[in-house]
Amino acid sequence: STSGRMADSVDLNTYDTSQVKLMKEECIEVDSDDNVIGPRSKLDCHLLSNGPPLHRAFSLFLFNSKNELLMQKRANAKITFPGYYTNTCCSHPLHNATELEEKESYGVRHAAQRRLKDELGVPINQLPICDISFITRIHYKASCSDKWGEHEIDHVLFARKDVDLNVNPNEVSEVRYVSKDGMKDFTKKCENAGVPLTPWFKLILHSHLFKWWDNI
Ligand code: DMA
Ligand code: MN
Repeated sequence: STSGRMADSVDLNTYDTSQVKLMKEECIEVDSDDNVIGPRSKLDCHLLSNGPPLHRAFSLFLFNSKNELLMQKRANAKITFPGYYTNTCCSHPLHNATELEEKESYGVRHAAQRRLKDELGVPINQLPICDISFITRIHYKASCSDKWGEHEIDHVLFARKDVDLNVNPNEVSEVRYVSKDGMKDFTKKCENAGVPLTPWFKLILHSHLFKWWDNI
């Protein structure tokens, strides 16, 4: 089978067991216009040897009432982009009826709420789906090693809410709020410390983030 062939190219036993289990998730393969092609495993979607196939993702930017952006450092257990600093929460809507729903971007907004709970422990009722806004979509491709990478249509989502955090250490090793004026300094400090930023965050940071930040 396709997944069998792909699994041969990488030894999953060398990775964190919780993260390996998540590689069975059914992501949504899409064409370059974001039309659904069908389900595709998270493993298939992130192996460079496999393309990787274009799939649907979201990037949530959560601000507090002081308009500071919540940033997270990805846990070392992550299989893709371990130890990278990035925006609040990123993941994939799953291939099920709820998260495939495209009306009012309901599916990706639901996925963001789900993963904000899983990664950062934010109670579902503290970020209702109606408080999450769709901004735009970005198509990008990037690798993080000779084996793993991303190829996504990334749905950018914004929310502004003060929330309680209970960080899941298997997903996230550090969090911090960064102000608009403090972002340049923050990225410089990361660079000096040898902590990379994810390519999708850099893309958004260097294109529209500050303009959007002025208009939260
Ligand atoms: C995938 O994020 C989505 C983007 C925009 C890169 P991820 O690797 O954090 O997904 P997950 O948290 O599901 O592993
Ligand atoms: Mn992905």
